[in-house]
Amino acid sequence: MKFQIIKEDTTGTKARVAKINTHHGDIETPVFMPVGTRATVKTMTPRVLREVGTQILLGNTYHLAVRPGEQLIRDMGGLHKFMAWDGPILTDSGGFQAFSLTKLRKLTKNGVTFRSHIDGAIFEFTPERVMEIEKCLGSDIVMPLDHCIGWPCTKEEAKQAAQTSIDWLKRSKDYELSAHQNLFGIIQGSGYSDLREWCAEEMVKLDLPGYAIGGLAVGETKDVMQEMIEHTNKVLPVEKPRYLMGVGTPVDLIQAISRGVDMFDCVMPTRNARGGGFFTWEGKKQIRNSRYARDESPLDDKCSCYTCTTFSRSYLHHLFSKKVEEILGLSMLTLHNIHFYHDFTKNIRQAIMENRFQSFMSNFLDTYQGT
Ligand code: PRF
Ligand code: ZN
Repeated sequence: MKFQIIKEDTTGTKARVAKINTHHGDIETPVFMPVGTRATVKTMTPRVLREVGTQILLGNTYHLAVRPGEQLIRDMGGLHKFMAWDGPILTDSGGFQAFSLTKLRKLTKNGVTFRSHIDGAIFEFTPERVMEIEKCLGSDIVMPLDHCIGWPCTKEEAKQAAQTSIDWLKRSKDYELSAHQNLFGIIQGSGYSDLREWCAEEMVKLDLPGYAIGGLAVGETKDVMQEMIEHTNKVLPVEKPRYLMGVGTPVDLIQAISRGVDMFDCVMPTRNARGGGFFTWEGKKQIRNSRYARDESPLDDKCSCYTCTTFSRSYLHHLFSKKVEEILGLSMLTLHNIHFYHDFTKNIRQAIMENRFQSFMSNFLDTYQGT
């Protein structure tokens, strides 16, 4: 995997535009990755994803191992072929889901044991086992099993979780993946800046193709989150991609980009869409609001997506009304929200290229309502 920096911001921030070269194609960063947990981005076909500007998808090892199982996906030709997405795929390790979704989980030095959230079947995830699953899936970027600790926690607990994540990363690195696959490290350390720096230093020694910042957006304040990003990025090498896991709002993204983050994933645009929430350059809005019942304008008048060039807020309000709940509404808002996130990052890349990122950011933060 190649990571080539195209342009570094000249207006006083750490933002940069870069190109990641994978076996399944190139990615321009900063990039947002839609979440396709169960081998589908809910309501979107791969063709539509391409059309709205998706460059890379995220899949979840945990969900796919539970159902339909990694051997089935491997036998069907791998995750790309199975879901008919021929672009790059990143798979998360399932560590985070094992901690957030499952009860009766048991953490040992060797890994994590838990009961499936579907049928209670027992799963044992070790670092090696997770690599084996992700090898079957055939993803381009592979996340290792890590320990994402909840918020708040003591320094001793945070240190232990970071140490476990370092140990598991070393074991993951010893596992032989396919030639096209790239293992990233996941930095933990909760809200403790010295632990973040130490964890990053230990992981950077392994000279991996990229690094992720994990364990954030789990209940801490936005200030703590940005502070941890800053401390971590100080240690991470400039010449490798940096990925902030599970984040976030457009405001979170632009602030993290200004601190040198390149990649993001989040359920926010897709999950919000299915609840009637839609993103605009003025902030997030709710299509079920009665003020849209007779509104002939598009979701966002600056948006060029299929939904915005075709349907009115009035029509979409009708589809989403509690008495109707037509499923077309789900896909039309999802399409718009994903388009919006891609358009947002594309505008950021352009602003960096044209030496006006700082003013773009302050202008955006002035006009965007909400956090
Ligand atoms: N670890 C992993 N996946 C994640 C996280 C993490 O810490 C987060 C934290 N926001 C989201 N997804 N493996
Ligand atoms: Zn739109």
